Amino acid sequence: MNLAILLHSGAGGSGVAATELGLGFARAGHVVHFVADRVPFRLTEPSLPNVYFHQVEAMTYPLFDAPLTTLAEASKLAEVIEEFGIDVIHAHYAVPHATAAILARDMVRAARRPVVVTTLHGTDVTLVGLNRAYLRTTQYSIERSDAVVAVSRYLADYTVREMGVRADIRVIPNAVDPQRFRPAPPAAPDGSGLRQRFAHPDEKLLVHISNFRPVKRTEDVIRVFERVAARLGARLLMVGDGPDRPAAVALASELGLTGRVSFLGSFPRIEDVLSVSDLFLLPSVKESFGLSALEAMASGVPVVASRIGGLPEVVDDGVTGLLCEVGDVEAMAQAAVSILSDPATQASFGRAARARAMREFSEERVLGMVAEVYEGALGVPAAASGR
Ligand code: GMT
Repeated sequence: MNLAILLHSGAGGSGVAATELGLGFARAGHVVHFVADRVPFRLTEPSLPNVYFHQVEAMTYPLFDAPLTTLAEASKLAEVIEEFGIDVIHAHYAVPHATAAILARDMVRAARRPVVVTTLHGTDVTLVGLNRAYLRTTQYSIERSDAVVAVSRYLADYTVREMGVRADIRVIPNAVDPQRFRPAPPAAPDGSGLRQRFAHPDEKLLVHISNFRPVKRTEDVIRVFERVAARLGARLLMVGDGPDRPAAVALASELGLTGRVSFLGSFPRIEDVLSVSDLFLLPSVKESFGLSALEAMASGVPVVASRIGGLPEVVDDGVTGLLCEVGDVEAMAQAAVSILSDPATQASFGRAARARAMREFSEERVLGMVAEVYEGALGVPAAASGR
């Protein structure tokens, strides 16, 4: 099968999930074409011969306020379809990627048009889609897709209920690579390991990973940590970058936590950090899935998070982590302390987290579900169709 993937190239969850999925299909022998404005953040795998990257280049012109990137994306995709005979376009995020996919599908001069599969990730519906400026285009882009997927039951129901979209939306969760995200082997006795760089042996290491946007409530992470650090020896790693990072840095300093909180910025090898951490914090106000929480679970790290959106479908409350109300930093701190203050409790949460990640969200299981969607949209089994 020839697959074209449209995605955001930055460090956000939808781009990461799209890249991992595409690489999974490539490893299974399909030909995968990534189409984006830059090489996707997670496209770090050394050259698989059946993986292509096609760069979208939008022109600037004094008459335009901003480059017309969506139209450039549709044009580039049409070229890719005509040159490579694409069977399936998988658009990750409704506007602009499903929109560009539909435009390309409908305008190509090819004997056989590809099908468009759209995966909804969250903010494409809950923030962008519901904004009146994009509502009708988002509805159209979803309804004109040949198949639609949402990453959680919550998001599928929300899309139908809040956007009035008429589409049969299949729920397929994000996947995690259990080889890449796994618990670390025991610490090096000479103290040279990664964990020792960040925490003393008798301290707990908490971590938060995000794009530091307002939905992540990164200041709550600092406030939760302040309360945890008052009750037990602990350090906090803040990984990622975004608009709310300066406020989080300022709050850590104001609360006298500067030496205990490290802001590591954005880097791709988060698996190394997760594997040596004791607890993951995700106090978001919106989260249709929470891919970073799943990656923590696969690393054997319990999660303390908000009870919102799709997070209860990822974190098994009381088993692989603890969920609290949005903004209740005291309850989140109490939850973190209850896990971290007893080694047996922490170990049993960690084991259950890893087991659930491998059972419910394995790449193999998720790839199979996506392949079924492709086959349904194509109207024939992909493997048997000779496509
Ligand atoms: O909001 C973000 O952090 C980025 C956004 C994206 O599109 O990259 O994340 C959304 O998609 C992820 C992958 O499916 C989900 O894990 C996140 O929960 C979702 N974010 C929100 O719903 C806020």
